[in-house]
Amino acid sequence: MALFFTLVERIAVNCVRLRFNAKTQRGRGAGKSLTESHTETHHRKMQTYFHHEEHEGHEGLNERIELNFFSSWLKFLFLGLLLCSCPSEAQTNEQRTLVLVVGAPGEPEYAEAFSNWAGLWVQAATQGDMQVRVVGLDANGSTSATNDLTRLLNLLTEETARPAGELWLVFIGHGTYDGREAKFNLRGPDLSAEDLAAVLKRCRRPLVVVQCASASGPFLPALSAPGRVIITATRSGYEVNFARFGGYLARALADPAADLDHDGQVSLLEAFLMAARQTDEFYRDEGRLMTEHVLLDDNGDGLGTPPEWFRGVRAVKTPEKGKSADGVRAHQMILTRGQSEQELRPEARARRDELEQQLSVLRSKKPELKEDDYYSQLEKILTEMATLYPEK
Ligand SMILES: [Ca+2]
Ligand SMILES: [Ca+2]
Repeated sequence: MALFFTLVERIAVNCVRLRFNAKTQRGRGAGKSLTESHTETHHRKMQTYFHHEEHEGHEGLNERIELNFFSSWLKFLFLGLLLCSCPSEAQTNEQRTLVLVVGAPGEPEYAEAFSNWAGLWVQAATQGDMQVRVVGLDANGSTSATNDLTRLLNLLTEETARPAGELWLVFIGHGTYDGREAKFNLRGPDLSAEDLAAVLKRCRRPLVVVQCASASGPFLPALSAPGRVIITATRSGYEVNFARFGGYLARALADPAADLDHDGQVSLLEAFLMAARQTDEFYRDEGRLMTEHVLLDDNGDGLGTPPEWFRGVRAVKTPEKGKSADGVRAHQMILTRGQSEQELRPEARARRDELEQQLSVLRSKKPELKEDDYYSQLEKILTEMATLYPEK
């Protein structure tokens, strides 16, 4: 009898695998790169999850999943049938917004660079169907009476009053630090980290702040909160030299080479990692001392994770006890979404994001858990995740 059940379990697992393979075969006929079919992307995503586990040296994973898969297979079928009855087209009514703030350039060479970087952001955001609002680039606003601070604060007051849809806030320019207060240089009065924190306080939208200026480090702890992704070009206010990271980041947004997990889209985390590597290479090639060190915070603890903590898209270094590394949320933020991501219903995307967070927590707890518990929880998460992508 035991042999019979083992046989049935194996057949169930093979059915799951065949199902994924069939999807892949169908997906292979479609276009590649950023517009590849959602089925292939979904399959790759699933492959990625399994792949990580297998590469961690857990050869017994497949066998363990097989042990519990028969019951899950029934659940999988049931959920699949439920989902098939839902419309496959995502009803994405959420309005995402990019607020691009270009600071006072000072020298003409910086004006040109900042304008180019801003153009790349606008291009990527427009391609991602985002609403784009720009402060600081209008030529007729370059008079002594220009006050971009008031414009920006009014604009942010409007944007933070909206209830939903991602809000991306990107600063391109120079910064200063006087030992107490970090500021972003605008035409007219400058913007302090505290001013920005105050106006963003009531924001309930998923928020991304990318601060590409020199001396931007103090903006990270000032703005950090749950549900936010904060990137700063420097790790402290004392890195005051012109920061190059912003240029590399703007170029990485639409660069397929930045797509580390090969899911056909470049996440903010992936762009951050590529830009950080290229910034590092610039200083090394020039034989200069590196005067900028980027940080990323996306778990609301006010502590930034440096790029060298990552292998692929996962932070692999263990932080001090009681603290956790960042990166999961930043990998879910995608300026120009691939087809698969676009077709996800907002509720399904929100659930997928939660499950990925759970997966990350589970992996961090792995050393404390019994093997069976770990794999049983892992299977539960992966199985539900597989049901969230629409069938074609
Ligand atoms: Ca990717
Ligand atoms: Ca953090």
